[in-house]
Amino acid sequence: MGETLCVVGLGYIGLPTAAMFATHGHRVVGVDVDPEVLQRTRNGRIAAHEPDLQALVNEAVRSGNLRISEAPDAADAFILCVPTPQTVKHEADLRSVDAATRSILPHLQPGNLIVLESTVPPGTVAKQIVPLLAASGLEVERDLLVAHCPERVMPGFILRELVYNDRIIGGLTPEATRRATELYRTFVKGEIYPTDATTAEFVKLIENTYRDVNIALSNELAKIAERVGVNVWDAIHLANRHPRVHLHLPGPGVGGHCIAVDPWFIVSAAPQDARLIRLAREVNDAMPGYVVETLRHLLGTLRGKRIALLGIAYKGNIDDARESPALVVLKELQDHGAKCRVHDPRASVHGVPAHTLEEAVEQAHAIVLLTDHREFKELDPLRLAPLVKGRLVFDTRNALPPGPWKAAGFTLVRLGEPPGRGSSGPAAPP
Ligand code: SAJ
Repeated sequence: MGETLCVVGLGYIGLPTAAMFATHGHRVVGVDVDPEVLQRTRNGRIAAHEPDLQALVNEAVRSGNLRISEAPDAADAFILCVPTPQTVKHEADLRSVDAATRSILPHLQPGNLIVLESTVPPGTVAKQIVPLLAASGLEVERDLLVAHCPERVMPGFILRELVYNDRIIGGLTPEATRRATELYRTFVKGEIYPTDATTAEFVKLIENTYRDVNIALSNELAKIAERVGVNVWDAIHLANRHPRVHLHLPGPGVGGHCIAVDPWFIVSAAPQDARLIRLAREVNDAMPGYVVETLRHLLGTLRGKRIALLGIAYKGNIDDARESPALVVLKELQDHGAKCRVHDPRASVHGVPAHTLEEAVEQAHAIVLLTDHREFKELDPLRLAPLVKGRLVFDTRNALPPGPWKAAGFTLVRLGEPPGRGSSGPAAPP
């Protein structure tokens, strides 16, 4: 028997989650504070270019099981999926979590389940959510069931991963864990691992922290490989043949609003101990500067140089440029007097002029690849050669096949590779 649910926050996670519940037997009210989000979702024009999400949302709305609203309503369960960005001091900005929790207070009834999906510092449910819920007049431990169920889905594969990935569900009480598990079991086909709320908060953070530290190690190895005359992409590919080695890949930095952000929540929770985690963040945040310094070295000077930037999205094959390292590279190049043009077939950023590929490379002294979109791997360098001023390509993602680019007269330099030493081609993913 389906439940009535209220999903607060219709962003990257909330909308797919609301639609998934609404197409698996539940009656859902999807709530957001942004009129544009409400309008777009009602009109069936969702923002994220997520495969199959448009169809799922349309099916959910058409069936009458997903209603889009400005305000919460009474429900059996409330699911909070709101953003938790970092502040300038790298602490969690929990204002949206606070506002979302307050918005459901008038609708709470004894027996309700409240699930927080947002990524938060350890202890947030116990120390921040519970006191707020007490303002409803209900006795939290007796009358309400509270749990944390973090998301672990990859943009571009959200619907598939929502269903098939294993999940962690941490309740304030074992009964809350059981109740939340029963609810998510209606669509989750992966394993559901029960724990307590604070452990669940911590697990989410350490998953992304593991990735950030791993990427920082590979970025540091890339710099060292250039010094010692090794191609880091080949070296990582070979090292990962070891059954217990899973090195990530170097790049121009770490973007997105998760891997680049979540580790800071651990640092702010235990600054005196989280030294490696902080250092990894600093290593990754220094990569855009390293890319700019390498370009300055290759060109002799950046002042007055025309540079084509391929990609502004924070990673390949998505349209999201939030916290993208490419934006930092762009700004630092411009600060050094370079004239930059950006071409990205998928992402655009307000305030950054978008150019076609031809416009971007026209008379460029150098091309720098910052995002490994599929389209860039299939570029025909013979088409670009007549357009550029200089035949230098700096590939920060090991995305370009060396053969065709060298045959077209380009000098292909890769991050993590000593100039003049080509690898056998793009390394296999870790
Ligand atoms: N990156 C590297 N080297 C690597 C892997 C990634 O430099 O080997 C860079 C990427 O280019 C990107 C950044 O790190 O700039 C992060 O990319 P990512 O693919 O590791 O992870 P995200 O940012 O896409 O993380 C998403 C998050 N989920 C959502 O945004 C809905 C996160 O909470 C998930 O845990 C993560 O996917 C996941 O993979 O599960």
